[in-house]
Amino acid sequence: MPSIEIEPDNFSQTKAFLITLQSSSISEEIALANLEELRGLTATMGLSAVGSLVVKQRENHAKLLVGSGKAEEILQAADQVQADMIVFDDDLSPTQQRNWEDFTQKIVIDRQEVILEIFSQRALTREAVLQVALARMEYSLPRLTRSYTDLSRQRGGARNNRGGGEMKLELDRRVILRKIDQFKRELIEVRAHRDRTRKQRSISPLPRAAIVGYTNAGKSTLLNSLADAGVLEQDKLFATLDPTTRKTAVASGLHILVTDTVGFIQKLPHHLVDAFRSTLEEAIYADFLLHVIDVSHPQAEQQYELTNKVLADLGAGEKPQLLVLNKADKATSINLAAWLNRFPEAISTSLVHGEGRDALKAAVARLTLRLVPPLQFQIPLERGDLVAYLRKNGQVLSEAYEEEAIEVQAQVVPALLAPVRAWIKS
Ligand SMILES: Nc1nc2c(ncn2[C@@H]2O[C@H](COP(=O)(O)OP(=O)(O)OP(=O)(O)O)[C@@H](O)[C@H]2O)c(=O)[nH]1
Ligand SMILES: [Mg+2]
Repeated sequence: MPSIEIEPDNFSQTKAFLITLQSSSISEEIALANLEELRGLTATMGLSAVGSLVVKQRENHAKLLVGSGKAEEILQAADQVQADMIVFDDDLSPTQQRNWEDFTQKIVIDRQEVILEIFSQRALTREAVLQVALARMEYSLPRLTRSYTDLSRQRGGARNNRGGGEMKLELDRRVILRKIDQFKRELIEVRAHRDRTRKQRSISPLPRAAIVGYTNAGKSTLLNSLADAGVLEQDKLFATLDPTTRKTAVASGLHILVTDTVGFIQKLPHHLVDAFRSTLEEAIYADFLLHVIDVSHPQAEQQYELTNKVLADLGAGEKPQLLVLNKADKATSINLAAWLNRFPEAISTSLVHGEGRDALKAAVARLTLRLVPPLQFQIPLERGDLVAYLRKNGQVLSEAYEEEAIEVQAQVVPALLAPVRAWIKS
């Protein structure tokens, strides 16, 4: 990989200065929330933020994104706190990034690079590793020149050396392009394998739920609370990258598969959208969604809308959703009441404290049962054990002892139907 990669080991020593732009279309509240999110992202990446600035501006400038007066202001503020890196919440073009580095003599990165770095630190499965590596290479390709222009300049502009730098750049470019090709081919294989295992799993007739929501809303906490899954819960963005699926009983006899998925975030680097897409196929194939919202978050509404927009883009916009209003312990009661008023079927929870877990399970059970058609059974009078089986493993809707048989109407997930199948009334 090219030399512009930042060594992860250095991060904790790296003092970062954070910048977010406030254009006229953005309120101060949103600008501050963006800054807060960037702070969370840089902390997750491992940087230590030493200062920040909200820069108000009317229009974007080509050279440095901000005007020269503002740029001077940013540099001074960053120097004052001895920052060695400047992080922009807004996207910088490769040229703007290079201009900033020339101007400040500091490392200058944007939000995209932060997210790419977090993803590459966290990717675990081969598929995630490949996807993130691809996204990173595609992001760095147009930026390669920056290190080499600097290099040749540092060498005093001697023609031979500069030529050497350019040759090396060509070489690196070719190496990266070849790698991109190779990774893409490997991804196709890995995905084909995953499709096969998904098909096998879909043979298992258990209903499937996918947990979706903005990053840090409490999705992994929800899976752990439903299924004792032991999934890492962290006050970090993108704690989860790879989907985890667990089987769990939401009511007596009512088993479902629940999948925890990667969180959504605004302004996701477009190189990563593909990586997300394949991970989120779990959501597309689910029977219903558990949409977790952190109702204590000042941007909860925007996060809710963004999640729904991404779901619609994925083709999962029409799936039945159960809204989980999480972190109720931290939300104001007015706020919580407003959400409940708007979505009367939503469940409010404080999952980290185990609160609302039973109500949630009951709601999931109700939703699951909507997917299971009721069946009519005619059971011999002497087979009371089968009626007991139905009571234990399904939802009995009615039960009548007739002269010749016991008539039972019940909902049973197909996976548990075998022992009673012979007595289904045709
Ligand atoms: N106060 C409070 N904190 C919670 C609650 N539920 C979860 N958390 C905390 O919120 C943080 C994020 O929880 P996770 O379950 O990791 O969130 P996630 O949605 O899986 O996040 P990503 O995987 O990063 O997208 C953790 O520190 C949890 O302990 C809650 O009900 N109340
Ligand atoms: Mg998670």
